[in-house]
Amino acid sequence: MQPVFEDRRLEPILEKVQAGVRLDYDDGLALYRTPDILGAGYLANLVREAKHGNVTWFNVNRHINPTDVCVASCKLCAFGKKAKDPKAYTWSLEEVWQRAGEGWSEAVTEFHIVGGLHPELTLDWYCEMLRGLKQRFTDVHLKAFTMVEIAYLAQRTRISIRETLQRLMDAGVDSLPGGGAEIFHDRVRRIICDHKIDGQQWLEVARTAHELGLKSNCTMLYGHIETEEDRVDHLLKLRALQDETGGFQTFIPLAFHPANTPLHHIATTTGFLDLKMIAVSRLLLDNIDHIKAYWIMMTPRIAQIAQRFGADDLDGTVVEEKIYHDAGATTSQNLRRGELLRLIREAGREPLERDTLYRPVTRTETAFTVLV
Ligand code: V47
Repeated sequence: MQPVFEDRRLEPILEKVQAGVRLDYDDGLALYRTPDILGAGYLANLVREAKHGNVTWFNVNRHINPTDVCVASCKLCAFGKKAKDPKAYTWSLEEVWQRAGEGWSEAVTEFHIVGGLHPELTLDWYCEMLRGLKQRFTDVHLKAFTMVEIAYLAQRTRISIRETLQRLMDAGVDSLPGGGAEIFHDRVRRIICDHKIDGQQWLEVARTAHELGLKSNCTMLYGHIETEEDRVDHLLKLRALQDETGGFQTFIPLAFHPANTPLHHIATTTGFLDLKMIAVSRLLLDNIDHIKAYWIMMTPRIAQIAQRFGADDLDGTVVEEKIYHDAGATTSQNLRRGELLRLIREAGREPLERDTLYRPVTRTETAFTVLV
């Protein structure tokens, strides 16, 4: 039996989804504009279940932010500080290596490493950091540096993006996280992050990484000054690059947290919008396998429901998070593996622990094995 949508404009989209026809720009706008959240969620859930059945993936990871010193002054950010700011911090290599091993009793499979654009830390310093982590935590996957950090390191070292990536890979980078994409449209970027590389450069760094064989994630920051058109444009640009390279593993919609940023007058996002973002991205990004609900950003409560609105992945144990907590996030910084399992099972999904490359993982309390 065909569902009856509250918003009849979703009917042609259902027909396309059922026939496996790619959604277009206007479909994206219609989905963002509909108040029929259950209708949008139903459509996204069809795609989600066709791709992943009843499984929800999750991972046991730790975030590492070696420095918050940043030459950029992005209005969206509460994390970056100037070097002379008494509250700024930069860990020594020893501190990075020591903190990497702190705060967890379960074996993590991934370190997620990002930080500010530090004017003095060199590419060699970062390579030593990576080599030290690999020596100490041989089996842990290093998902490190956004496209923005890669471009800055290349510029400071006066070498190409390709060579920068190659040197980081030689030192231990296994894949790249998806941050720094924000919204690609220039008008928005000029206001929220005018010190960062532009949208085209972000996509170019991703293309180069994928050509070198690195997988990466991708993101979109929403809930600030962007329009619905900007969101659709952003998603379709990611989809177009994915058609070329196939290198994106996961898309993560990131809700803007305004506290302690120059944009603090903007209201925080609602659960309605957070779920809408999950659903529309699942529907438009037909060529990206995974849609991640990042509980740190959307709260465990909304992330749990997101599993029925298109998300197939819950990230992660995290342990210590700074970027969102500097911007007012009130979520805990650490979810135990058992709590993730409860969030997944209670939603009627089947938890499947993964490594960063979505290979199933089995584990004991203190060790894990990747099933290849
Ligand atoms: O790049 C910065 C965003 C990103 C704020 O790849 C802010 O698996 C909201 O990219 N309010 C970092 N957002 C987080 C990120 C991420 C998170 C989880 C998983 C993965 C992955 C990537 O957070 C930044 C920026 O887009 N951000 N400041 C803020 N005030």
